[in-house]
Amino acid sequence: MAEQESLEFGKADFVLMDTVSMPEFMANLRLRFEKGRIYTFIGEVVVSVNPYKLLNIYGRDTIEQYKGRELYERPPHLFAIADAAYKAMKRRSKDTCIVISGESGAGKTEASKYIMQYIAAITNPSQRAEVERVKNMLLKSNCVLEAFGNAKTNRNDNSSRFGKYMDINFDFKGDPIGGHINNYLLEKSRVIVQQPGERSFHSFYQLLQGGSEQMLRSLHLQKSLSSYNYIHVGAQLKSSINDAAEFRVVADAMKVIGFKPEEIQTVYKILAAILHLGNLKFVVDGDTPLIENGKVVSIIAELLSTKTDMVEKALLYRTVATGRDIIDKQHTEQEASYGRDAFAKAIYERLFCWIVTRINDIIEVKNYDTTIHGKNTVIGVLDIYGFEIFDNNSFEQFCINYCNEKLQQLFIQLVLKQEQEEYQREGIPWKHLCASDKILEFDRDFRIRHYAGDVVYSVIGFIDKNKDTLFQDFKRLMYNSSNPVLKNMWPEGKLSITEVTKRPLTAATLFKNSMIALVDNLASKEPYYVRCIKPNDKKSPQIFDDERCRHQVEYLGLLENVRVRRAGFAFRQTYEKFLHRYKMISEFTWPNHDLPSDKEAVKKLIERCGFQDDVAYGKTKIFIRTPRTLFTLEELRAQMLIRIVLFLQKVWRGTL
Ligand code: AD9
Ligand code: MG
Repeated sequence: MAEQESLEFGKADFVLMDTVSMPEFMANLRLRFEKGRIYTFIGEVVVSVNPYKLLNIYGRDTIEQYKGRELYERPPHLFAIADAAYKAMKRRSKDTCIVISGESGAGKTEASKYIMQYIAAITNPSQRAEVERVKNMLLKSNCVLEAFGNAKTNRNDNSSRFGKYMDINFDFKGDPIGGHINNYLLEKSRVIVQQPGERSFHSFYQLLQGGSEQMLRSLHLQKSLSSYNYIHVGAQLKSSINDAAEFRVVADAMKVIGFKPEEIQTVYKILAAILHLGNLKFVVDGDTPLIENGKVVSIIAELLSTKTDMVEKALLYRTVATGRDIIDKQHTEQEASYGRDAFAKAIYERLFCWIVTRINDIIEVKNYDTTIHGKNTVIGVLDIYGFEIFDNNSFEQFCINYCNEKLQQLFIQLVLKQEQEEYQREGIPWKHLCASDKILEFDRDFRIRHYAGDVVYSVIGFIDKNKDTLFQDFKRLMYNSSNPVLKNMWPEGKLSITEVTKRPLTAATLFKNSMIALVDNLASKEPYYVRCIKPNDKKSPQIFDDERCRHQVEYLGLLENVRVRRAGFAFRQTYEKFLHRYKMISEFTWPNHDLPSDKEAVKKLIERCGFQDDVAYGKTKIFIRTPRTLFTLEELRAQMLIRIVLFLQKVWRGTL
């Protein structure tokens, strides 16, 4: 059966390739994509190719087929990985994580959602109300985060412009009892400017298209997208997202998650304030910049629950301490524009982080007593921006690619480390493989040779973005808002000018620290990998662009991954479990064996089937080199089960 399936749909596991070569890898990947088989294993790693069309492979019936099964028993699927991570967590009390990687548009976010849906579907069989509530919150939080953190780009209509790591906590029964989200580096520069063909974050369009007339009037907004400087670039773009409908879905999700009405109102007020900020113009009178459209300032002040003259002052002056004196220094026109944009970016970023914090407040595990309930275990799901090479690469790409370097390093380390440790534990010799080094080069701009390719970074704007200066005056302005929700977002605004002495950490340092913490966290868990591939740049379900795919296969290190698996043994199982599953295959082990140990019994069974050259015997586990052996064992088992059932039926009917 496996052989026939393999002829028609290609090899379900790349480990089964006749030779480990790029042409054979690509031919198999293409064949499977064309046949609608978008998932393929490399041992326990799932390679996924974005189908760019809806496939009927995520429904309840498919979920049932994967529930509780061993990884190799069913065709490759995200559900197989999700189930493996879940089983490791439930049966062995292991904290696990699923790392989803791939470039922009490769399907990471969709994969993470299917994984979450799977976990939600297979847990809480007793329908405990509290667990159902938690599951609902975890699922609903997605659409809120996407509304505020995703945007249409040239590569993906729903591109995540932030990194997301979500922990799901489980109780001793294996049911979700809460979660926690970490967000990484929101691409806030998008709030003020977008590339041609791209849009700002969905939230702005959703509000303008979906908000009622009355709501828009109260926010002093009009429906027309092109009226607002910050979003007019993408105003005419057709989006596959229905902004108006999505507005209601997100508003409903915020309500269900537990956002209070005044909090939701504040969210809309902040979005509106940003749109109005973008329309502020400065004119120069002599050396003095003035605000051209004063009415807009009063609207912003109203939306942010502060005073018009205070907003105007924060936009035109900054307070500086010189020795003992505190003076108001007037901005140049350029500084005023810079300050306005920095303010708009900062309030959006604060809003986003606040949304994540509010979701965390609500979903975080509360009152879990480990002495009563046992260990609380975790599955983490990482969906983070993929490697990016644009025509013009700036600070954001530098950080994003740094993150991908760290994750790739971790992948190499963990895949090899796991193998090595397992071999050492089981007393099987291990052959060391070397990972290649990366080279760093500099010229006027600078170039880094990443594992995924060379990237030239433009230094223009780099230092500004890294310093990420926001004049203190804006922080104080927000802290003094009479809207408590807003005020809470800006606690450091409490400090007076003389108290602010420390220079804040740069954006790159903050990001680097968060990446180190992330990698440490992932390294402490048992990892499962989904490697996503984008088949073409046209978002087409028909095109498999060989060149583009080969490049991704190369930099994701998939061929090396296959080599590591083949150099080692693909599957391993304890003797006891192995016998439990396959003992009916041999007369020496069925129904029970009289050999001195399970290990001896397994040896006898394997020799009986003629697989002795494809296995190694560890202290507690059998190691099988190729999945083909396993598939054959599965087939033999299935045949025997039929014969046993027929035999029992005959006994039952008395016809034997
Ligand atoms: V980015 O780094 O956030 O820009 P992702 O997250 O890798 O990117 P995403 O999951 O958003 O990509 O997928 C892009 C689009 O591909 C989706 O909006 C879907 O239209 C399409 N897609 C991805 N995966 C699937 C799938 N399993 N089935 C059908 C899919 N369509
Ligand atoms: Mg995404």
